[in-house]
Amino acid sequence: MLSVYEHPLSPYAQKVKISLREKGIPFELKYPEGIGAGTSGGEFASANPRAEVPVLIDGETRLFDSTIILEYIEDKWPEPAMLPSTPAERARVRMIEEIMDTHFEAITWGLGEVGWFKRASGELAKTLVSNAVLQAQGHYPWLEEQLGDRPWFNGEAFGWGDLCVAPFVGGALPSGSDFAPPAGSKLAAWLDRCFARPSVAQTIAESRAFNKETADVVGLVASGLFKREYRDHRLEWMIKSGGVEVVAKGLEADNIRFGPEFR
Ligand SMILES: N[C@@H](CCC(=O)N[C@@H](CS)C(=O)NCC(=O)O)C(=O)O
Repeated sequence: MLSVYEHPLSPYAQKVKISLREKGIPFELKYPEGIGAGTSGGEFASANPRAEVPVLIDGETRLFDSTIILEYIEDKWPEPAMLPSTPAERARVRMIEEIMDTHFEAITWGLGEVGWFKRASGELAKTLVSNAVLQAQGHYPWLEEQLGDRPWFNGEAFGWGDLCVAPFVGGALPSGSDFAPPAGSKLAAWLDRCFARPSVAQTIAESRAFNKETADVVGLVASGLFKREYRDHRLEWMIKSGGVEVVAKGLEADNIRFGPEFR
């Protein structure tokens, strides 16, 4: 049986879960100890030098990175195909994936830093959240343009283009109605269609069932026991959205970290 190391809130892990569910491939979910805190070990950390979810274990094959895992799943279990059939269409949905993975994700991650990890309060929190609203709403016309008159981002059938958007837009919705795609838009109708699919519905339900209050993350962050990873687009987001002092304070308190060193 395949194992998927995940965190239910990780949109990257959600991409993989939706693909496996669409293809009807059974898998077991594993939750890596220390994920988010920077203290993971064992099979998970040895499979991924970055100690990030998702990780897929298929016998001797151990893979990290959602895109690489999706490619592997598509190669090994081609039916039903998640990728469109022509090179140009495949490239088109991969570009949508790239934007969601490296641009949109920073917004939902940043909202977590404010709302869940309480890195900012008062005016600073307001600035960060209002910038996040503008940024999310700024993506929606672009996404709507990508969708065009297609029923799915992927084309005539649900696929890669859709499972690479739904976790990210879906992940923004719990932060408030300001993050919803405009009412009556093609994007809003697409999201409803997506959420009606069992693969997406189950994956989103798992993320909503995750109780953020179980661990005292704010206390753990304050005591330096829980270090959030500011790798890549997330660091950029915090700085460009007005939170350079969040980064400075986190560095001073030693409760943020960057990608791990290879030693
Ligand atoms: N490019 C990677 C990104 C994976 C990633 O950033 N995962 C985050 C969760 S959303 C993670 O596991 N971070 C490790 C940590 O915060 O400790 C992918 O597509 O899988």
